[in-house]
Amino acid sequence: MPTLQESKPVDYKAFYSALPDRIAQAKEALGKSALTLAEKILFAHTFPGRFEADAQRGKTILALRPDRVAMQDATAQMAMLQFMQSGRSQAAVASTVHCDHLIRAQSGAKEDMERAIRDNEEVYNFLRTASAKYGIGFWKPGSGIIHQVVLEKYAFPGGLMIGTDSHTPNAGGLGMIAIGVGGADAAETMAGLPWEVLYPKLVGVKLTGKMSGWTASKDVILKLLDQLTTKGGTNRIIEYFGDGTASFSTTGKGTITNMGAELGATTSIFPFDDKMADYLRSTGRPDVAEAAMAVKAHLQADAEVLANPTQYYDEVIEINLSELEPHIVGPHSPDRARPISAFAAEIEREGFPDAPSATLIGSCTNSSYEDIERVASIARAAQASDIKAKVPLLITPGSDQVLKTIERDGQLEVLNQVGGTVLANACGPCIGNWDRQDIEMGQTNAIITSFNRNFPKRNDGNPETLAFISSPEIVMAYALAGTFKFNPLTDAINGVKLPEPTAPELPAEGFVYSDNGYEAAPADGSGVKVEVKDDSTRLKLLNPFPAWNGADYTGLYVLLKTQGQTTTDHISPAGKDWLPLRGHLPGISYNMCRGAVDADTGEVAPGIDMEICGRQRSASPWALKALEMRDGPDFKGLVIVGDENYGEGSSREHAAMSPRLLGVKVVIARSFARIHETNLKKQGILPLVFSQSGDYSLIKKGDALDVVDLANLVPGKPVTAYVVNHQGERTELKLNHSLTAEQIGWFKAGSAMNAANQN
Ligand code: MIC
Ligand code: SF4
Repeated sequence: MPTLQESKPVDYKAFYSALPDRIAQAKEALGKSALTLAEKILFAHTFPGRFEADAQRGKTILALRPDRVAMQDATAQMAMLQFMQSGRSQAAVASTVHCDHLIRAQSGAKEDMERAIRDNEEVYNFLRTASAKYGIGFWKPGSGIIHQVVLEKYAFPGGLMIGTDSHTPNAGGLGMIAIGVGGADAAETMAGLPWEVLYPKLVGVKLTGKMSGWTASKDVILKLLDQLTTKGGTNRIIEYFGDGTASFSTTGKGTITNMGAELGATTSIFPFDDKMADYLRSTGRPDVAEAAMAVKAHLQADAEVLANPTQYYDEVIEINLSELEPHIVGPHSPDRARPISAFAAEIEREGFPDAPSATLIGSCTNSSYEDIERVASIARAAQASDIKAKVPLLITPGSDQVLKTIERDGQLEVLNQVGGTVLANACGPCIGNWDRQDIEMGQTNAIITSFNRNFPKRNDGNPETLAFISSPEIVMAYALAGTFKFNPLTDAINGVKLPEPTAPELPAEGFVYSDNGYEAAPADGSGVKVEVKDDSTRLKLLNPFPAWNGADYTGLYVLLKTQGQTTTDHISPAGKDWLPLRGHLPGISYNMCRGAVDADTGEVAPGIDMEICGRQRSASPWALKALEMRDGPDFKGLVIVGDENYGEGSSREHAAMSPRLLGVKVVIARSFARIHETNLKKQGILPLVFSQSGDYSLIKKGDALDVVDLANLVPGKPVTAYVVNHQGERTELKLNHSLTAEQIGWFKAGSAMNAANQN
């Protein structure tokens, strides 16, 4: 298999030969004789001169140097625009851009691709030329979903990567610490600055037994979501260990680590094993496989850890794979779980639609060769008995390499024969880029997908679509049965029992190599011109946000108090209306909090139709009110109040940049999701947490807020604020924050990028 020409190759040989020494030095400095795998990798990547010898989990900020940065097109635009503000001529770290999010699923792979290239030409050109200029590898639309391409081409055991997408931990399936971040983090890392992260607590998940039948790797993570909920992984690394880890292929492990993002985990990781070496070989990286094999013991937790896990992990959970049943989660949240045997009864009890209106297989979570073959193995049996999909069945392969291989090996054909439609290798319906014609807006219906997210409106923009998630094989079974009253483990269709899915983990004849759509950057990109037109409706160069003026905040206006789940999809919705504006901050900011539930009314406020960046869009009333106030006299600033786990979900930093642009200075919540909290800090907004969760009820939309003694803002010391309500009553609030001294510097400078440019 040919080798990919990297713009800035990682020297794997040097990396692996230095690893044992780096780990030994870390152990000595930390005074520990044994380390977990996550600790080994984190401390082997300390930024020079920044080793924290008494690092404490959950407390210390680690300064690290990642080996790689990966960016997808919807977030890369902001990452690149911020990197351009840094004035550097080349990315300091091996970096790539992947065009996957902006392709709209409408009529099948070929037409969808052609349309995407036409519609997004300006953005793709921007990303292509910027990549060429700054030494960044560029993957064109059609090459695949970022996390599958990264797994196939770049992920390596023991490495550290950050990516501007929350499912970056997919590479944990190949033994890498891979963490989702906002674009500002990527921009700073590419500018050569240390990358900082709170040293996470460690959850050890011991897998015992062996999976069989209809149970799939997806069920491990769905089960864990049931146990830990979408908050349970916050500031934690989930490290898998135990004999059961060996039962999963590399891509199967990737499914599990990918969806650790749904737990809110910093990342998830599996120990290096022979299956990973096989995957490296079969994806054309035998040299990486051999070099990693030579240091195998260093790419796992130490024996003492495995013998006494409770002494080394902050929490240990055990899952017996032999007893694990297929699970289904949803609607509306990935932690609303039940085993498949309980599904039909719950459908009935809750009055959910008893048949799916569409079934979808794919997304970065479940689009590997093995996934598609497991699904095809069921389709083959169905085809032989003349059973076809009873509802639309949409399939997205993860990468061009997977697509070409399933074309060669016949899976594509059988999927088409049972009525499937294969979409472009991209995110498509998973990010709401789905031009769904079969259902009216507002019509109640249910879909089942093998994706990872199912927030309201996520896939088709319709709040009345109930989205369930399960493994690809279970989705296939429902496509063929056409009803949720069916359980493939026990029931038959027209007297025919579907066979248990089976598949080789890797194609017997190897993958059909593809680097279709890859462009390496030239050695010298200084002559490349990056174009951003002044009147563009898609891109807008950034202006630095103003620095803090040194005064306390007085009379801030509480613009909105959100109630319940407030994900980044609620704060900065994606979908076909807003995705095109990811490189245009003033334009996309019209969507600010468009999907948030107003605590006053318990409802999502209706949008206002207007022309935004050359097209009719439904603007958010909160954005319009913010704009009116910001541009009016005596503007003091705005506050948003949030509930638990505010900003859960994605890495999109528009959910922090839009509020910043529109004048939000403070966000107060009961708790924050990790990536979003960092994104707020990076953009100069103060994220504050009620010290008493019940104080959430003391503050209301329209109240005024003073935040005092900001000149003495220091790490660990609560902040005092006063809320003045409609009757003029003044109540004191104690608010916690997690800002470090350096992050306070970002606040003062107006943003992390401003602070970096001052140094
Ligand atoms: C998602 O799955 O929500 C996304 C779309 O991939 C986001 C990134 C984005 O909004 O661009 C994520 O997961 O970070
Ligand atoms: Fe794309 Fe969906 Fe994966 Fe996000 S979760 S990267 S939108 S496939």
